Amino acid sequence: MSNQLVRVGIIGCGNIGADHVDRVANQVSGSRVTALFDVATERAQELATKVGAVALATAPEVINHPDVDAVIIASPGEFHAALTLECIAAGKPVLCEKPLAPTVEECETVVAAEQAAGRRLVQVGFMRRNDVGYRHMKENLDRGNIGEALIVHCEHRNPDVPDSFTSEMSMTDSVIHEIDTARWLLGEEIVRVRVIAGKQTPNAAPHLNDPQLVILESESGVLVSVEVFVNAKYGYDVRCEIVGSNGVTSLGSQDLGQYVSNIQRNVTMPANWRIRFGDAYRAEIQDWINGIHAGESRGANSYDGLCATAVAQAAVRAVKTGQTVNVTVPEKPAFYA
Ligand code: ISE
Repeated sequence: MSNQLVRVGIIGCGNIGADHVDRVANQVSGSRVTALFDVATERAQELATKVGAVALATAPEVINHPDVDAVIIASPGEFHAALTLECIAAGKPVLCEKPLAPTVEECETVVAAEQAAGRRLVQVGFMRRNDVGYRHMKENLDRGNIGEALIVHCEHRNPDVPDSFTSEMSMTDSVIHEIDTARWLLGEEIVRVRVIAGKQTPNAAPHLNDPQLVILESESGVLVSVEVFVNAKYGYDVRCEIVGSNGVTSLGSQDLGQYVSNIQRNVTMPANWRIRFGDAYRAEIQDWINGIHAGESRGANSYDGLCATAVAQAAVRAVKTGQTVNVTVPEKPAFYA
């Protein structure tokens, strides 16, 4: 594989899928797009024509196509597990967007199938692990620059969401990123979760709790506070700070630029997560392609996907019951060491 381009098939050509098509075709090295599938066939055809790929009639045809070496899954979450299992059966590396699957049981099936196949083939699209700011924070913590982590503060604000968005989706769609980030930064599992909805914004649909405060607790007792506010209106704003025993590390500025005029400073911020994490997505896909060339698996694996879903599902129960919910995850298999 080392001198050839990795031929990538992409399933799902919505916003994020179409972004990935462009990344694989034009923004990273060592790869090209050869096959696409989307239920919106015209959209898939249009994109395929742009990048010199074929648009196929079904997702399994993409996975099993002889000109596809590796697959990106960017379809809705409910299809992720079945498609990932099909990639494992075909022996092809797969980058599956988050979540690995909406239920823990489905994630367990993927973890079991991958181990039975005897080869790490699955990466889960937790792109924040490739964000420069989060990587600096992890480096500061790992090098001991701030001592021991005691508390993590996270803010996750979206400008708005569609009316179909629910309080549970705030956990499974948005907070799941904070869950993976906390596990990855701290190198520990999350064992307990609590969700509180206080005073609510008038800008949210009546069925949606917004904002919500989520408290995660790690094995060693680190508390992770997550404000999730999906109708914040003013822009896309993600913040993170680790408070350590000897110091503090936090994300740097995410501003896109500024102008100064009339004794005022005007700062432009990202309008949405696709802009804010564009560089991280690009780095994630480059790393995935490099890993395929090197015959290595990188990034978040199936076990990480399983743990993130387990915590997100516990958070959903916490939303529904108002109770603190304990999280149990199976012990990490040596296969994922
Ligand atoms: C969206 O699905 C994402 O994955 C974004 O990263 C997240 O910030 C946003 O809240 C989600 O809706």
